[in-house]
Parts: sequence; structure tokens; C-alpha cells
Amino acid sequence: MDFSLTREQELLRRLAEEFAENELEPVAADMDRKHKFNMENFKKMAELGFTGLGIPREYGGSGGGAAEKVIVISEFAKKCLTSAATLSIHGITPGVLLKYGTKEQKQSYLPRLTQGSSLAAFALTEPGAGSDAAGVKTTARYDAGTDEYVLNGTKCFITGGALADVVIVFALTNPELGTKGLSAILVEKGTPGFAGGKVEEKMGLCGSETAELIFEDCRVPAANLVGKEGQGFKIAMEALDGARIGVGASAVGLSEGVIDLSVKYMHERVQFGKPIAELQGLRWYIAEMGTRTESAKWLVYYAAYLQDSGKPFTKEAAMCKLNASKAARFNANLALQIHGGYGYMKDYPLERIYRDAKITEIYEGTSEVHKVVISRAMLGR
Ligand code: COS
Repeated sequence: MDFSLTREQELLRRLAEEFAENELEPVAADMDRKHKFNMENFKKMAELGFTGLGIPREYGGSGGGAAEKVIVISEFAKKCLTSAATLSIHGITPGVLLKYGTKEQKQSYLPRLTQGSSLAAFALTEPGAGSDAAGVKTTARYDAGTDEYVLNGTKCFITGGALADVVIVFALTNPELGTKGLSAILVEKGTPGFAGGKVEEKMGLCGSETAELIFEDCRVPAANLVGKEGQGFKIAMEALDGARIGVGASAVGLSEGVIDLSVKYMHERVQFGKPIAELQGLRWYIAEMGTRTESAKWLVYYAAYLQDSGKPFTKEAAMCKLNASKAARFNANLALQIHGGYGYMKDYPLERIYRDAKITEIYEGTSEVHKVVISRAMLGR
């Protein structure tokens, strides 16, 4: 058993740490205020190979696997959860294509997605299909005359929203079959019949666009089907398993970030004639925060290890996301408490981080969904 990073992983961690400090942290508050993602930073992430993690070099990727993604996402989230989430969610689609894509799809999409010329979005959620992912109503009717799928329906809460160049859409090719009739289909931005809808005003993660995607008689070539017809639910669930490790990693990074801020503040802030680091009540807060963060971190790494080893990891991915997101919200709350009135002010980053932390308990599956997944795995259904 070895808990240390390899030399390459440590170099990657330092590169990500430096990038987060130099490029992500300086724009985090501005993105939050303007409700706009900094696409320049997405291009810079690609230049450094971060968008290619988990994808082999033959497709323009940077190699590595789930562990490397965890390392980078955690470092990004220490400074900016929005940037970490953007990288993590973008990475879902190339991962799906690597496993299920045809040779042509891999050759056509993977270099674009790994090298940053295209941003990807994952479109499963609908107004009536959130936690109950099987409730999708969007349809994709096959038109044999033109060899195309015709998509109709509305997706909501889609990260990347209308900014995305490529969207993997989950739609019913055979509505009578329920989850067995769901398929994964690639749709490119600019395809007639595909438009961005309402852009949501959110509590946190404001730098990332979350939008509705509307499909009205949107025709795409049948060659855009990913995997087989009817494989969509399995593809979506598998993709979410991996994505949940990403959320866990980002929640750990957020926790580490608020601990750094709190430790610094506790040494600097003087009250009652001494640094507040000497107050026992606050020392206990820090001890609790550190313990929850370390335990969350190692469950995230364990889930990534299982994924990289090709072992089942659905349960552990759910556990690590459930645990790390709970720790992130707890830690953001205590960090704000340690900062007192300053923490509540928009001049300090904690106010944003506190709002951001909450989403980790909701997106890519709520904490309650994870308890369903975990308990089913433990009880055999
Ligand atoms: N990997 C592979 N296949 C999976 C799977 C996984 N992790 N989870 C389920 N499946 C398969 C099942 O094996 C089953 O296949 P068979 O019918 O061939 O046996 C099929 O999918 C249906 O599974 P299940 O009966 O468990 O589906 P449910 O409708 O009960 O849904 C939950 C299960 C609640 C776990 C699912 O709907 C879910 O994850 N919801 C949350 C969705 C989510 O995270 N949304 C966030 C927004 S997307 S960014």
C-alpha cells in the first residue's frame, strides 16, 4: 500500500497548483460577479494538457487516468470551484467517446475536446428528470429516409450551457422501452433546431453558465449515435460514476482551500490581545476541518484507484462524493465562522466559496441519490 504520489503525479500537482494560483484565483471573484466563464482560461488549461487528462496521446490527450484528474481538479478547486467543475464536466464527454465512440467519432471529436478548441456539455437532466434520470422525455426519432435522428425536447441545468460546442444528449430512440430505449447522441452547436434557452441565476458557481437546451426537430446524422441504440442509460450512469469522483475531488480541494485561508487568518487576526489561533474554540474548528478533509480525500483517491484498476467503483464513487461534499459544506461554514464579519463580506473570497460549496451536495446526483446507490450496493438492491 502506497499513499504517495509518483514523481510525475507530483509534477502534475505542482503545475496545477501554480496554474490555479496564477490564472484561476485572480479571475474567480470576477467570474462570480459577472456570471461569466473566462474562456481564455479554458484555452490555457488545454495548452497545459489539463483537458486531455484520461485520454491517450494518440487522440491528442495527455494520458493519465482518474487519479491524475483528481489531483488537478482538487488543485483547481482550492482556488476556484467553477474552474474545477468546468474541467471536470467537460471531461465527461471525451471519456464516454473513448469507451463507446466509433473510430470516426474518436478521430473527429477527441482531438478537439482534448486540445481545447471545443467545450463539451453533458445533457441528461430535464424539468421532469432530475434525480429520477429514467424520466427523460426528449425523443430522437430515427428517419430512415435521411439516415438522421430528429431530436425534440428540452434539457435543463446544463453546465456549459449554450457555450458548449459539442453536447452529448440523452434522448429516447424507443420511448416504449423506458431506460432501455434511451440513447446517447452527439449534437454540435449551430445545428438547426438546437438552441440555448434560459440561462439560470444561481446561488453559487456563478462563473459557470447553467442553461436550458432546446431541441425542435433538430436533425443530426445517425453517425452521431454513441454506442448502440438503447445503451444511453448505462452510458449516462457509468459517466456519472466517474464524474462523481470529480465532484468529490473538487469538494476536497475546496475544503483544503478554506483551511489554508483559515489558518492564515487565525495567525494574523488579533483579538483579546493575541492571535485568534490561540483560542481553543477556533483550534477545535481547525482540527475538525482537517480531519474531515483528510478522510474525504483518501476515499476520493480510493475510488479513483478502483476506476483506474478497472474494478467496480459505483458504490465508492457515490460514497466519496457524499462524504466530500458534506465535508466541503461543513468546512466552508466553519471557515466563514472563523473569519467572522469579514468572511461575510464580498471583499473576501469566503462569501463566494460558501455559496459555491452547496452545489457539491446537489449536482452530479444529490446526497440522497448517493445514499440510494450505496444502500442498494450494500443490501443487494
Ligand atoms: N453503471 C452501469 N449501469 C448502471 C448503473 C451504473 N452505475 N446504474 C444503473 N445501471 C443500469 C442498471 O444495471 C439497470 O440495467 P438493467 O435494467 O439492464 O439491469 C439500469 O441501468 C437501470 O438501473 P436502475 O434500476 O438502478 O435505475 P433507477 O431508475 O432505479 O435509477 C438512480 C437509479 C436513482 C441511481 C439514477 O436514476 C441516478 O443516478 N439518478 C441521479 C441522476 C443524476 O445524478 N443526475 C445529475 C444530473 S446529470 S449531470
